Amino acid sequence: MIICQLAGFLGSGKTTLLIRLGTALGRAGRKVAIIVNEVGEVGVDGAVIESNGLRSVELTEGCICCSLSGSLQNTLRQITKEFAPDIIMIEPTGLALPGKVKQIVRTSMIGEDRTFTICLIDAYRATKLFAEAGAFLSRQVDGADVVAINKVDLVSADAKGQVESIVRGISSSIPIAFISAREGGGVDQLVKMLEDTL
Ligand SMILES: Nc1nc2c(ncn2[C@@H]2O[C@H](COP(=O)(O)OP(=O)(O)O)[C@@H](O)[C@H]2O)c(=O)[nH]1
Ligand SMILES: [Mg+2]
Repeated sequence: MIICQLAGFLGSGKTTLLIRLGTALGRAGRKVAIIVNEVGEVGVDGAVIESNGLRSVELTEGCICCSLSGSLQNTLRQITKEFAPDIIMIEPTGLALPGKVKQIVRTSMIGEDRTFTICLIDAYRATKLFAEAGAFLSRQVDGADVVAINKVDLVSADAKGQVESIVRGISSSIPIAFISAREGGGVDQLVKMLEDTL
């Protein structure tokens, strides 16, 4: 089993991507469970989830890397026992640090389970956000296995290059995927990365 975290600032497109990845993996015959820590602009639609055979749990009365860390561990254990998923996808809040969530996840894992973290960056707002909160956003990138530069449908090729340079300034080697979670472009690369880690 793999536990995949979808990190990234508020509004970066985590839930939109979560639904796309979950649906694609579900259609490919994978058992997918979803844990959402924050109800943002886009909600996890129960009908979409169930029609694709997915399970979802909302933990919204606090932060899974602080007050709800115990609830997260219990939920992970319970889902594993009852549903035996191939993959559990976690959407933390936009202010969570992936490294911290990973640590909490690791302490509740059994056997050969692995973690995989995708850090989403909103290409449209990246320059402004990194100017304002660069240190924090760098730490989100640092804790990830892959950076997904999202909303490329909204920006020019030049702007895409600028966001890529920002990420390269934080890590010279982290894999980068350019995607549009809303339109679906590039999402297949991430599905493949997840399939490869399963
Ligand atoms: N144009 C565009 N909008 C997107 C894309 N992905 C997400 N959005 C929009 O960005 C907003 C925030 O998305 P959401 O998934 O709720 O972000 P979250 O807060 O990180 O979970 C919503 O209005 C989405 O429709 C994308 O690839 N392109
Ligand atoms: Mg969300």
